[in-house]
Amino acid sequence: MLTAEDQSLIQQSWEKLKGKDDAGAEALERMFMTYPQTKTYFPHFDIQHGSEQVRNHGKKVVDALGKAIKNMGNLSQALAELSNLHAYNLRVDPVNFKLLAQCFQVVLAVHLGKDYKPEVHAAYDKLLSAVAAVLAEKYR
Ligand code: HEG
Repeated sequence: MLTAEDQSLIQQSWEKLKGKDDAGAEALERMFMTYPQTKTYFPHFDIQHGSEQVRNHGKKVVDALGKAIKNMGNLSQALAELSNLHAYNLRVDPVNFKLLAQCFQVVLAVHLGKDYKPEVHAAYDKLLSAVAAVLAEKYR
């Protein structure tokens, strides 16, 4: 459960985050390198460093997170379409959501530096867990 304090820490730091367009691609690149099994979902992608496809996909992921951040009170509704897509079409094993979340946290830590205080980290952990839960909730 995201408290009002968590939500405000997330909103403030999200505004401070520069280069959001690249943040998504960086998180994906980290995921592909650190957890190579995740590459199996992207056989149709060029996943080399600097790939335009990864950059574009990264932007989509970051936009979806931005939408989640605008709708923290009602994530299920805000991400309903994405949830259907991942469950029924893409069939991404939900364990992978945690892996991407972990890589995204590393990107936040690198980019926010000292602003990525433990309480900010904890707030994002809750947010990304909640997003992962919504993306996994149709798998039944
Ligand atoms: Mg998913 C498509 C968001 C985790 C594999 N993902 C998408 C799209 C978005 C998105 C916005 C584009 C949807 C569209 O075109 O309408 N993904 C998203 C979020 C998260 C996530 C927010 C978790 C935080 N995705 C995720 C993970 C995998 C994965 C962990 C696999 C390891 N996503 C995946 C694939 C596609 C999308 C294979 C289709 C890519 C394409 O063909 O363009």
